[in-house]
Amino acid sequence: MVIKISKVLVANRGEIALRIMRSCREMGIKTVAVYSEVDRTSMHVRYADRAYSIGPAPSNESYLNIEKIIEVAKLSKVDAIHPGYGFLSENATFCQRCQQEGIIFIGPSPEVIRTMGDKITARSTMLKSGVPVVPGTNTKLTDDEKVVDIINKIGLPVMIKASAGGGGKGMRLVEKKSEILSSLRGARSEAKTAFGDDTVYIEKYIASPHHIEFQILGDQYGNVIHLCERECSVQRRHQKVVEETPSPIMNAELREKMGQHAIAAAKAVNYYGAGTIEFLVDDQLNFYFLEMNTRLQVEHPITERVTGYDIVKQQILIAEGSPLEIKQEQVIQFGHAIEARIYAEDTDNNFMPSPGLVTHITEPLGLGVRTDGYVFEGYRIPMDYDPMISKLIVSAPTRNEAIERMRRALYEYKITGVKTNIKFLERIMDCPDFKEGNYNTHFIKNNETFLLASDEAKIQFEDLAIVTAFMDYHHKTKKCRNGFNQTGKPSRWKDFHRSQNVKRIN
Ligand code: MV4
Repeated sequence: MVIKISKVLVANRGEIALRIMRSCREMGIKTVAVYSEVDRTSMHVRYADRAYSIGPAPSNESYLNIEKIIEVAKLSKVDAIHPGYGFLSENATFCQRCQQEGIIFIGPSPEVIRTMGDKITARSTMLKSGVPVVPGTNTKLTDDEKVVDIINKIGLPVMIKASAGGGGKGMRLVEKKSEILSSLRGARSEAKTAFGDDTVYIEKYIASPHHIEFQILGDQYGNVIHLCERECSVQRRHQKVVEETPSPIMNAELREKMGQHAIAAAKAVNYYGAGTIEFLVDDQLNFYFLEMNTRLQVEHPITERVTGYDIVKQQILIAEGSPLEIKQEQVIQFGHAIEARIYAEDTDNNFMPSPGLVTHITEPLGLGVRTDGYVFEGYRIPMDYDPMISKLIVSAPTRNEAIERMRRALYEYKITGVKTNIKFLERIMDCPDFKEGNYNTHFIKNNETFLLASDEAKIQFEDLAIVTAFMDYHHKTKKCRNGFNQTGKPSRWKDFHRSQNVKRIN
């Protein structure tokens, strides 16, 4: 049965809230925003048809507040809730609660979220359905002495991972026999603190893997397709920085094989919605199931660029109960797409978050460029959430041209008031290993010297630099927003020139 969704509550903030609302608008679906106190003037609030305050800045009291969000959903009479990524997107309890209240959760079933959230269950489910998993353990391990025996059998090095973890949290690499017990205890206590569950499992360590994930779409009638892969090996401390598709190491045969396994993985759990199957791929091109993400991912736009499909729209259609309209044979990749994540962070100071007032922002435009952001001039990036400012997505017919386009777009990107990683991203694009497509998950670590080299500060866009300095001055002196002071008058250039001793421009 198909139920038309006519109003959606977006239980998220920032760029992804905006991204979801854009698809809703195109589909003629009304949008309801929720916001915390610090997000009152945020872009997603302005963009939505309606907006409701849900509590103070801390996520626990706002974007993670299930009761409050359900209350707003009922009050505003929405048909569905889109959770975005992070926050409640992989919370089975929230998903179930929506169902109980007769609200459509735009995502998979609570059972699947639960299965995939428990990494041991996910592994054993994949093993049973013939999807290759990293050699390791598939049951809950309680006796530490037995774990030592098992590790000795698997052979070092191994990874100890938290079953309730994922994305690198509560993970330990063990290389020496003497380290086994202390690493095991360390991993357990870290997992206990972070997830309230100290269950761990063991995997053989894959030395220099690629992180390659497949985007899948499944409907509520058992049809599953994949939209090819994304290469996500450019990461820093399990935080993705650059993603691209196709993967430089992919070939048609491997794509076909991995794609079929990704589909089998989804079918094994009767998956519906959009999801991602993550694989580790070693230098021999052996691949192993790692985790499944049961949500829309940050890096979904690169897949949209090369396949042409709107993944959020597909999520909504699936949630309405429509059968998948895309057939696997129709899916083609056109050209190459790269995403770079723009963070408000200080790359020269251990990548410390750098929240604060954005005094100027000019985003790149032009052929093959997309930005998914939410920040505007005069916006204060709060310190309470992820410091991602936007995602810059470029596409071009070939990988080399996509890299050139990314460099051009990064050159055009101007942000003042907060520190950003834009220069760092430019150096990634200039890095020989990246340009040659010769990189794995150790790329940033292996190229640290090159990537962190601080070149001479040079002012590009000289006139614009002066204008942005003016905006900076203006905001600092007048404590105002959006280019106007409290009296509504713009600051005077005359005063600015006197204070700055800069060349006058007309
Ligand atoms: C691994 C691995 C090597 N061998 N598992 C890190 C994040 C989490 N999703 C799994 N991770 C890894 N698991 C085995 N058996 C190496 C990593 C890993 C990694 C994976 C993907 C992207 C970046 C990474 C950086 C360091 C380690």
